[in-house]
Amino acid sequence: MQTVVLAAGEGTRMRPLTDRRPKPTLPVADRTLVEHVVDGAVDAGANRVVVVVGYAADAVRDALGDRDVAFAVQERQRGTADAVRAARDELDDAPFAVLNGDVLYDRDSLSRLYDAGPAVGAYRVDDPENYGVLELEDDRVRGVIEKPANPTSNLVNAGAYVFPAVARDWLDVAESDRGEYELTDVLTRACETGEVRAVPVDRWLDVGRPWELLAANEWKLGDLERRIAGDVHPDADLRGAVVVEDGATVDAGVVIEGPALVRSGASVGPNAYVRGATLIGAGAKVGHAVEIKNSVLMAGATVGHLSYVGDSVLGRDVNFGAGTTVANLRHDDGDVIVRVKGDPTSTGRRKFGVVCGDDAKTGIDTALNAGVVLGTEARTTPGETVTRDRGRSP
Ligand code: TTP
Repeated sequence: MQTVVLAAGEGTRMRPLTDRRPKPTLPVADRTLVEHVVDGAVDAGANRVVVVVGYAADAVRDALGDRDVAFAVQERQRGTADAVRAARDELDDAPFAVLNGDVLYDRDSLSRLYDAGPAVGAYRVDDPENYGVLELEDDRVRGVIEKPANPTSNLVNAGAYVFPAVARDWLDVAESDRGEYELTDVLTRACETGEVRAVPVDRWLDVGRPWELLAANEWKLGDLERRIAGDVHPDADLRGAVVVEDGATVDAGVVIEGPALVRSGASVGPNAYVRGATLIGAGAKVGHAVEIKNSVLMAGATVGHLSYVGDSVLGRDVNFGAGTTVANLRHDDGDVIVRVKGDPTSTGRRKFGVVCGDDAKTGIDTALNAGVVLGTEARTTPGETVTRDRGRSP
């Protein structure tokens, strides 16, 4: 099945992590987000993949450098139907699948979708009023209603489609109320044929906001099998599904509880504790008496001495001064709130720490409150307690 992967977006809700790179190139376990999508499509039965690029196109091309994919360019991000239209000339006269470049699915569900003929992935949620709800008659989809006040089902559009060949001629849709050309309008037209099936999706993750990047890493780190190729001191204790890549070092007194991935060029220890779905990126450093729990440290990030980092995402080359500690739990036990594009937004997580853009640096003994976002190149002073987001330092 020929498959179009949409990867032209910028990822503004993922800022500051996308200040310097597009969302599809963010790290998820052992590869980038868009590599997972492309590999998942191929595993499910895609025999040709066309990736639509636009914002920071070269970064997406580089991320997919060794994959056998074609590229199409969407000059301006004017909507998902417009993005597929950009790929139209790359498509043969045959059915085609469309996947978002920032959504993860389980393999079996995607295979079922590919085998189902005209189809849309259907994911069961508790709050359908926040999604595009599928109107169903048996397993046939009659239409999609965006964010209805009174949903008729709790199966929502998971953003994975198989369209009939003729849908290539349906991509010139009218502009929607929010000023975009929407693929759901193409789906609506396909539904009018009465042939579109709803295919249940067992596992689905839309990676739009920083805590969803953490969830994506939890998922994909959990799929890794233990492999120790790096330089591990005999007095280190690696428990469970731990991967230490060739060129990484783990020093004496370190305990790592899997799933965890220590990428090439990274160093851990001596005397550090790493646990619970943690990615230590290429060249990152975790030093003496540091505990890292359920976190993503991107390439070159350093947490050198006497620190705690929990449920957090640290961008490239972030540097935490000695004694920096992260709070990841509220005293009232409520879900941690993070500002997304200025709006306080629930992470839906009782435990969430902080998000740091590339090159952020903390002074020694900085305390970072749960949900704080430090911008790219932000700074804190020694001994500071940070309870509000902080942008780039002047
Ligand atoms: P969105 O999540 O709506 O956009 P985005 O990824 O840029 O993120 P944000 O809202 O945080 O800025 O897009 C859904 C998918 O479709 C995503 O994979 C990007 C892709 N897309 C395009 O390729 N072209 C487009 O014009 C649009 C709107 C989205």
